[in-house]
Amino acid sequence: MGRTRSVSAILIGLAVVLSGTSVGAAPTRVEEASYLGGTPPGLALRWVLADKGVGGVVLPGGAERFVSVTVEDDMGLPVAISVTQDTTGDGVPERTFDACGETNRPVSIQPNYDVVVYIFQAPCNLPDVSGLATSGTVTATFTRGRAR
Ligand SMILES: [Ca+2]
Repeated sequence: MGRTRSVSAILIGLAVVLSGTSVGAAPTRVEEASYLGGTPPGLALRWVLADKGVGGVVLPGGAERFVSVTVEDDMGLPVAISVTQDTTGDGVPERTFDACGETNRPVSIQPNYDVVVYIFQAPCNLPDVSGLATSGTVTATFTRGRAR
């Protein structure tokens, strides 16, 4: 009797672990990258420098369909960002999502294309918020579905 009960407890525990990691929960991937400085206007220049972690970062694409991005600048001020993808290979992004400091919601992305997050040396496009980009960290959370 005691043995049956403990086996049941183990099975229930196993079921909880499995459901927490697979069924119903979207797999996530977290990428972190450092940047130095904000990027000036000019699409080609932005692309090249982001590849070096200057004025932006390049995050490897995968099977995921959404990404949430948070930028923490070392100065502590919100920075203007654009989450982009170049799906045609010409260095000019077709898909862009502008935000101030963080995306606040998962952004739809094309799977298997790198995500370039540009850091702008410009104010956030929000009233009463002046952004300043110095150096900092970009954290991107990739999800298969629209999970938070
Ligand atoms: Ca393009």
